[in-house]
Amino acid sequence: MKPKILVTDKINKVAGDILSEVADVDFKETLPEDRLCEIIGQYDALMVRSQTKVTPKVLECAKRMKIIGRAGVGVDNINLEEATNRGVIVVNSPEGNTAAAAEHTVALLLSMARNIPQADLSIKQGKWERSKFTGTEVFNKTLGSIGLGKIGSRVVKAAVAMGMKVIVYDPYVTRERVEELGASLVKSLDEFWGVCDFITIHTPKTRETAYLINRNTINRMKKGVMLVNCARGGIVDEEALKEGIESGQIAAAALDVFEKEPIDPNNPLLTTNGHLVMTPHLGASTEEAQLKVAVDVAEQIRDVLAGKSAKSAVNIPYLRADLLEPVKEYMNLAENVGLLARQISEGGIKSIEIATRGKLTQYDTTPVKVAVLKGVLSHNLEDVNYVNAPIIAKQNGFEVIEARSEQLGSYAGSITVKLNTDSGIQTVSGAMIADKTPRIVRINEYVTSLEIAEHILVAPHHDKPGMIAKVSTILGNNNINIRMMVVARKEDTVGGESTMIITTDEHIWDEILDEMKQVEGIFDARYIYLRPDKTSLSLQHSMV
Ligand code: 9EZ
Repeated sequence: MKPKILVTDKINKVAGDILSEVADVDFKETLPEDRLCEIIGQYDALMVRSQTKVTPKVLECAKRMKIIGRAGVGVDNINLEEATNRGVIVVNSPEGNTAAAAEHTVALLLSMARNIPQADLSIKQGKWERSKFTGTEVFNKTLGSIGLGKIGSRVVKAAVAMGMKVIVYDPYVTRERVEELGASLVKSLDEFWGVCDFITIHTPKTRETAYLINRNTINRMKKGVMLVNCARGGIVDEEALKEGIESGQIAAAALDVFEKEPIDPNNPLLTTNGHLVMTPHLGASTEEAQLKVAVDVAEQIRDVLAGKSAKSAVNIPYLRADLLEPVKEYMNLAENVGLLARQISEGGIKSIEIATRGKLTQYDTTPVKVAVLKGVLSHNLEDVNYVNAPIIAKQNGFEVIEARSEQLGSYAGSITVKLNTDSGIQTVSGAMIADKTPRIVRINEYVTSLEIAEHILVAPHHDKPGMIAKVSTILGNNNINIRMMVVARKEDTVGGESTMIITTDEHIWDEILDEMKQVEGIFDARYIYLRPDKTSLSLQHSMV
């Protein structure tokens, strides 16, 4: 019998042409949970945009479901955990929107610079206000792009073509990549803010980019700067932006994304007095992007139903259960070794070397490798999972080198990651020091024993009495509780360099780190986060 596919949410009809090669296709309007549950049991595949909510209850009713396709990027409307538990593959289209988002950025940039929305409104009121809408040229001006991924790169190319000088801040790309596009790389945001006439953002929202545009950074920008955010809501502090525009520090801003969407009627930006252009998250809204995502996803559904593999699966347990079983206890450790190595490195990745030792080497260590890649990549990319981590590494040309040594070393099993980036090589090792007791046992030349904690402070300091008290006093004054602490010496002599590694119950904010860096004898203070294995199910959770 031919498989049956349900297509909802006004998806482009070409999806039907592709899917009907292998299945009977039903197009229906968006259905609420109960109505969807009534009919979903007869379908082998489901294709949605963002309106249809694929809840655990829907999945429970979907007894024959094999694959769900999301025609777009984000999969927030699909309960991935439940889908994974039920063996349902979820696929999406991570690249279908790239051109649309880049073009919308350029459209916002120019309409902001030339007051197009304001002038349009004015002329439609029968006015002819020419001097009021005198604009600003982008030619010969400096555009700063924060982030240089697929979308950022296209925007940079367009800006260079318009005669802009372009600088890029992105701690995760190589200088060659930036220069290839005709732009130049700045190595710190300190060198960035003050030189840009225009700023555009092209990063995911991560711990590092949330509220990156805030009162402090706005004040460091050139007076009269113009800002575009067509990336993610929450990267710009909207209250601070309102103040910046009203004070004249920011001459104009253009936004496609907001902290809360759909926009809150009380959003401060709706009553901002000054130049501000806004669109309701239209970045991906073009006919072509909607067509491309529909084709991308329909092709994957067709292929999977025909027994082939999907190119953009978000959740398949890539790792065969039989391969995973013997190395399961090392998966979270491996991810954290990778995540830590990435956080202490800078610049574009050249290679990732993964060495396993001891008992681990008796098994196929592919899952361990994939976990390391997930850890390394997930610090600065969105939606990295066990399925796409190896693919992303490959697409970016990161060389992945595996090595193994059956020699036991000091531990039953250990994992060492050597991350080679623009800034040099960082080496981190993790080991199972006893049953269910994973530890980070080495960070570069420091031999240590660090628990996998959510919040970690790393403070290299002059090895002399009294230093620990100074650091712990600052933590105490800020009401931060210490869970565990280790002090690791670089060389085994007094008077050299030593490092305090402190795990805490809370995030350590930049202001606290800055206070520590002021202390005589403290060379640096850095915050690092890891992802401890919270429940025995965590492997399944982190699968998605
Ligand atoms: C990080 C970033 C920007 C940034 C740039 C990119 C993922 N990611 N994160 C810290 N591509 C500014 C500050």
